[in-house]
Amino acid sequence: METQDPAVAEAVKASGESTLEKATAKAKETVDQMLNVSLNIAVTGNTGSGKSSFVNALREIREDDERAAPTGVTETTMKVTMYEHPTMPNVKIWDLPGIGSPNFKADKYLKDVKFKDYDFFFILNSERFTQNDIMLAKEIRKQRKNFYFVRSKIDNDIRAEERKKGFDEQKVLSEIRKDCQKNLKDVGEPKVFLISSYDLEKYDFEILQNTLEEELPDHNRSALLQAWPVCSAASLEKKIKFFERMIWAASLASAGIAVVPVPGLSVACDASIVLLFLSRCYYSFGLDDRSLSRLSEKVNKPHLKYMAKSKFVAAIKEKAVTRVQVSAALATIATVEFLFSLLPGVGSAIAAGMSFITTQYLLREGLQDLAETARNIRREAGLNTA
Ligand SMILES: Nc1nc2c(ncn2[C@@H]2O[C@H](COP(=O)(O)OP(=O)(O)OP(=O)(O)O)[C@@H](O)[C@H]2O)c(=O)[nH]1
Ligand SMILES: [Mg+2]
Repeated sequence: METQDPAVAEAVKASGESTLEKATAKAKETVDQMLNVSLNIAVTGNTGSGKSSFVNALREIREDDERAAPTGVTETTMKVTMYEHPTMPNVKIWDLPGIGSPNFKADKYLKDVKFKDYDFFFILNSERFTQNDIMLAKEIRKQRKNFYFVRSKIDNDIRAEERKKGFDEQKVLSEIRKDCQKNLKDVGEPKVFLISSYDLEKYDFEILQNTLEEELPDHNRSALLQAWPVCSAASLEKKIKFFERMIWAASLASAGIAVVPVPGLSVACDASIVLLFLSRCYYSFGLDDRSLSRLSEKVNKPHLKYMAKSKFVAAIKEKAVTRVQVSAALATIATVEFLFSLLPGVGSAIAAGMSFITTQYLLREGLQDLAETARNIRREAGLNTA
């Protein structure tokens, strides 16, 4: 097929392929992977180390939410429990009981945990890491999986030290880090990430994200970028860039200019790609009601809840979908026509044709609108901005 349209030619170039047919096939594959990629994260560590709280933090779910992992001061996690990410069902976080808990003896534990099922492990401890943690790390390494040591409840340590004279937060953190690392000599002094599940904007949560991004394979990285909580201005910008990099693929895949059936792909409906793409941006940037009310409570600014008011946010809010399986039914042409009608200069008549250029325009404008809203909300919340 000849490509006269310079915008189409540009998208073909972005795909790295030589023809429109090949580029479209690659676009469909790329979008399918982006929407369906799965990620299995294991969270383990001693009893009471803060595993379940960390699972909730990663899912941005409050402890009083009915979907939350139960937390508490007595032993609460007795068996392996899976928690779905609230907006990306293919991202699963597994709450594993600690190796040292009386209910789980080490030898049995190592037999029961199917290491292969998980993409990587977080090993949590709220004190020094123990022999059990080290044994676990060695076992994980044997299975050629990555593990990350997380020293949890750092806010508690800081609060306790704050009362002392000459308190210096960086110094305290560096001492804790050194102490943990000294403890982990047997596994080669790996990095230890200091974290408070109650405040992901602080301490090492962002560094943990960066480290994971560097070390994970491409497909896991894509899931991580979408699912990881926004924990800083930089982490929001990274998400925005990620979606920007995907626009060529989403436009080519959804515009349907070269219909090349790709066997086995679950994303089939053009309209559903547009809606799913923008829904992903919406959830990933934290613009949904649940995220906004959490944020507004955290910074004690009730009006934040009502800030996500742009036309796109309002439109997506009504139509947002999280599951690929149900999207085809929900993403009717009418929905997408409605989204197109939000664009200046694009009537629903043009939308019905869904040319490549209008689809790309819709995705770009939609993404920019959602991104700008998310930046404004951070600014208004008094959080750091880019
Ligand atoms: N201050 C503070 N407290 C935390 C943090 N994480 C967990 N906690 C508290 O520590 C206690 C234990 O947390 P859980 O998340 O239930 O720990 P767990 O590892 O899942 O415990 P088990 O399931 O019993 O093994 C709870 O009272 C939590 O509220 C944190 O980052 N900061
Ligand atoms: Mg627990």
